[in-house]
Amino acid sequence: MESAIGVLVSKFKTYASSDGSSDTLSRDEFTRLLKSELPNFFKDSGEPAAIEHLMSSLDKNNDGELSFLEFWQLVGHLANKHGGFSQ
Ligand SMILES: [Ca+2]
Ligand SMILES: [Ca+2]
Repeated sequence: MESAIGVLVSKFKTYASSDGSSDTLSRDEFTRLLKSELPNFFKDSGEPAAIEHLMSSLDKNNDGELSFLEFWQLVGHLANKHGGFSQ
């Protein structure tokens, strides 16, 4: 489990650091991450409106960027669904 967390953090940093704000994901960075890393878990990554909706639901402080903790909600949600757990 510790290694899985390490992978998530390092992947997040890889995508988040492609612009000046290396601690947060912009919409473009988030889109690239979804397409490359979660193609099966999030199949609507070719739909800008779906990404926009997902991003705004995760962006709790409405600054147009996803912090790691904001992004982490998606990981939890996808993992919950993947595991077949109830909501
Ligand atoms: Ca960034
Ligand atoms: Ca935010």
